[in-house]
Amino acid sequence: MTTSAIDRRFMAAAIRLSRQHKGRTSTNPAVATLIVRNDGNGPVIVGRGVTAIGGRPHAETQALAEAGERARGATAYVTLEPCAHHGRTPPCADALVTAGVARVVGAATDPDPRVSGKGYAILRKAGVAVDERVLADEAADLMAGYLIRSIRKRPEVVLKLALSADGMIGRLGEGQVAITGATARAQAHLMRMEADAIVVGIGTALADDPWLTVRLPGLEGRSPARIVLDRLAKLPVTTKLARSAHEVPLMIAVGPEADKERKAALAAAGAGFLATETYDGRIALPELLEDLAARGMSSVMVEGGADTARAFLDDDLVDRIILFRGLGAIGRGGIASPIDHDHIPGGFRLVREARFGEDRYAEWMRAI
Ligand code: AOF
Ligand code: ZN
Repeated sequence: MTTSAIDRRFMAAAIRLSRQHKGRTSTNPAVATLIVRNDGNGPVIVGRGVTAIGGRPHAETQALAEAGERARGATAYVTLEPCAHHGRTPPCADALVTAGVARVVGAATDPDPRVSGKGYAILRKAGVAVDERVLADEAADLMAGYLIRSIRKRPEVVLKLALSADGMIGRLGEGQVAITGATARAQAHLMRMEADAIVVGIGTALADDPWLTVRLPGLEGRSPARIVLDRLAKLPVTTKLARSAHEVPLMIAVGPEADKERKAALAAAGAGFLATETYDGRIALPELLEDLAARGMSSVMVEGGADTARAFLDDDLVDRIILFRGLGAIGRGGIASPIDHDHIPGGFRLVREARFGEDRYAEWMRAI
């Protein structure tokens, strides 16, 4: 195997490791580090680390601790440029130098102005060989929330829709309609788990009366916050969303025109509020997202309905599109999806295709 093939193989392994803590490292990205040494019998992993739950310690220090003296002369694979700043922990770039690592292979570059370019510079100045941008796009895919929040000051917006064979997302006046099977639904729950919040419009909240929680065995505690775009605070306190607000955070994005009494009733049920500007009778999405980023959210998943999906698309705020497609048709009375496999906006590239049970899955993202 050539050096670059070996590098890609270990970086791919590091990226897989980083996924373990995706969505659990607060405002920090989930980064992974592998320390690999070759004493003549081929490369061997002697240390591994992933950013701890909550965001600290960083990946590098944990991997170096495991490797101990074996880090000397080894290669470190890091999915993000090692940090250069004295934050709540000392710089990882310094830790790699002190440990005597001979070479660092990095994937994504850190947009954090305290780090960007400086982490690699520390390493090179100390005589460490550095290779940058190995599987950079693959690493950025998993860190998209962190990168988008750093660069655009808003969370990554993931638009997820389940389409019937005839391109519908539901049937008018019928509430929840089963479009995909159990395997695809479990997959969608896993995706919820990796997001900081799930967003729906009031129309969907009323029509479907959803829980919007993670209901996978053993993972019930991993539900993200639920956000309802509800300009007038119309969500009844009898809905599943409101009834579960004491267990799983519920936030209502309301306009200045929302009724005070309705808000008081929702507050008593345990809901919080996101006071937002409105225009054209809609919640101002850019301002809302800015507010969510300021609250530390890096990734939100928009789950419906058609109007809400369209609003995010029209405002050019969607970063990732995920479409499930079931086998059954909805036919008459169907609510057409604002988007389908043949009409993905320009600038998006297909990053993943899969099959869950009988259902098709496809995922597109645009450059960060
Ligand atoms: C690394 N390794 O595992 C992670 C890094 O608040 P602090 O001090 O933890 O710093 C946060 C910044 O550290 C964050 O913005 C990003 O630049 C970097 N994250 N760096 O070397 C890691 N998670
Ligand atoms: Zn660090």
